[in-house]
Amino acid sequence: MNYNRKEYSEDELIALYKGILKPRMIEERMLVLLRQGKVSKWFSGIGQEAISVGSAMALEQDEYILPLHRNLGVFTSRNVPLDRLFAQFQGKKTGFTKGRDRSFHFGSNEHHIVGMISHLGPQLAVADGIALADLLDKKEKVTLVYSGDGGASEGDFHEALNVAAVWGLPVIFMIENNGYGLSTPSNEQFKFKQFIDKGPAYGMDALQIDGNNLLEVYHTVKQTAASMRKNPRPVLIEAMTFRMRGHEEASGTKYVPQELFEKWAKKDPVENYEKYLLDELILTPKAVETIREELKAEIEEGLQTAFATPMPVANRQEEIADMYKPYVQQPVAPASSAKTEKRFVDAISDGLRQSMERYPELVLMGQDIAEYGGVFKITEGFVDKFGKERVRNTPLCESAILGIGLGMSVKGKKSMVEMQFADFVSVGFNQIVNNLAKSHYRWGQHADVVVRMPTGAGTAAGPFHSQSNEAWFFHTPGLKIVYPSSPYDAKGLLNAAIEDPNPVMYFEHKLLYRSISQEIPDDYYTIEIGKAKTVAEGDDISIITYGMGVHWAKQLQQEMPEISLEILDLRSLLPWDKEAVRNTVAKTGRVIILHEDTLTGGIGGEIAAWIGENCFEHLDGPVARVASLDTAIPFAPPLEAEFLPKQRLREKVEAILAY
Ligand SMILES: Cc1ncc(C[n+]2csc(CCOP(=O)(O)OP(=O)(O)O)c2C)c(N)n1
Repeated sequence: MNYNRKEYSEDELIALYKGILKPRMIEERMLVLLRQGKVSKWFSGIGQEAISVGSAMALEQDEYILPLHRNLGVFTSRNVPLDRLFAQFQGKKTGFTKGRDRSFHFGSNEHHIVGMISHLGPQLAVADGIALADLLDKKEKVTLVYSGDGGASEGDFHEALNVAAVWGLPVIFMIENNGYGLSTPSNEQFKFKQFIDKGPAYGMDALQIDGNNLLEVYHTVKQTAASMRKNPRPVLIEAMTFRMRGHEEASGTKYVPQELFEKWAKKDPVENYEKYLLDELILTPKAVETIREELKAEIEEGLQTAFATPMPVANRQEEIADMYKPYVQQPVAPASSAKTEKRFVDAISDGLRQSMERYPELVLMGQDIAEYGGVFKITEGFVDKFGKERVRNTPLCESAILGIGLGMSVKGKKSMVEMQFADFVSVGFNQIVNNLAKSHYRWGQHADVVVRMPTGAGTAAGPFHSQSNEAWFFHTPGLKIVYPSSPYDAKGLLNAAIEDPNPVMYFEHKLLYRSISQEIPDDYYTIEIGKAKTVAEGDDISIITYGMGVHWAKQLQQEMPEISLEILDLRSLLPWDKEAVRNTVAKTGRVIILHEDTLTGGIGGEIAAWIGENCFEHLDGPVARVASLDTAIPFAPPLEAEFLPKQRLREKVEAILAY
């Protein structure tokens, strides 16, 4: 192997040697422990250490790195204390996730590391978000993120590179091309020749390097990062390497031809570098021995401490509470009594504008939201007031934009991501339910992101512009969901959602945008998340509902003056107001849960079950649900009317009264 020490001092070269030897020695020890059944699973990076170590050591300490499952060298290069690292591997509380996630699935802001989720690709966009925050704050920093050649087939890879290129984000996309994704060789993974061919296609520079040559990796990343700090832009680096062990230890290596192991064994990044330093008389055999002994002692000490730590004891309250960043909302009342008549759509816009004024760290992202003002014109005029940096048109990359929201949170920013239609959130689903929602529980990093969801049917827009999909998120701990039904609530809940440091899904019904209006305070105010509102007092039946359902129930009350409906508008779905539900059930004894979403697996099922379990003694009849048909949403108005529950509400009210 050809090493070129360039201008690097002997101290630097020796530091690199210690840097690369450490993960190798830890791994060798791990393999023994694995055989002894003392660690459960191990993804080996043996043979690939030069990439993790060379690149991590080339960056400044406060530049973020987003490693994968083979990048032990990133953690050791950032001097993560070994006792904590091993405690993490063993599921101990003294690790980085309180025993909640395994191996390398953690981040540590102290070490400027954001770890992976198992899905591999999503963190590429998180790196974009960190880089965007730096760019907006005019900090001359780069962010480094890794991808394997297999994970690069994911759509997330494309989206993250595309957005980084369009926005000129200083991200190094380091592709560790080791020829295999688990057992799948490159020729069954992709058809192109090499990853550097992709760089120009995205409009970014791309470099190919020998990933086993520590000095080449180190030098390339150092030079590239220096240039990117001055001239922010993404760069793709393809590091050619080979995985000397199985995908993980249990998977074996039978699927890899033996000659490949023989060929790559000659290119071992640790042995070759050690030999180079010995040949150049930069190290003596004695010095090598001393370094190894020191590392061995450090590793053993770390292991002893970790092994001596007991397994975590579950504390139910703590487990549940940690899904969210601790935050006690202090509702804000409007500063004056000034009010103006506003439509639902204008109330949302008003809240968003005032939140932008209140939070300079708030950034809006969405398709066509800048000069065009968004398809529903909610951000019309925002670019003139707040500038394009904070009101960002995005490419059609929902997944990446949501991941960017998480990355921005790492740097203390707030984001609002507008889905053009709530239906399109399905292509960003993974980022929301697995990354944004679980991040705080896993390693204490909150996701300060509000996702605005123009939702609902009644506009003859067919199956993909009409869906109610709040139930997808209702089932996901870690998220909050709000769903206003009036202009007053729309503004107050949006402001509250933005204030809240946790990820909030904000549903806004499109049919309400321009069909209802109300006098609402001109000043900034918030409404408490998790609090329902009784919008009509009544005695005969409680209708527990939200969104459009509130209006259907009100209309029915007008059409049936002979009965007395109590209408409870939930306003927040996660958390939802159990006390208000209990009170109304106790009052009327008869309950209908009404929602526009389809029946099966809808939120009504959960609320009905809870009422059955907790309010049984108050009930005078069965808890009923009225919801849309369990079909996709049809386009033609007569079909859509049959799909929606409005007509069936009256029938159900009559049936419950007659029960
Ligand atoms: C979305 C998703 N699909 C499948 C897997 C299972 N899986 C984990 S690692 C892996 C192979 C990854 O290969 P590559 O990206 O080349 O990285 P390497 O393991 O070679 O370092 C697979 C299929 C996963 N974790 N996530």
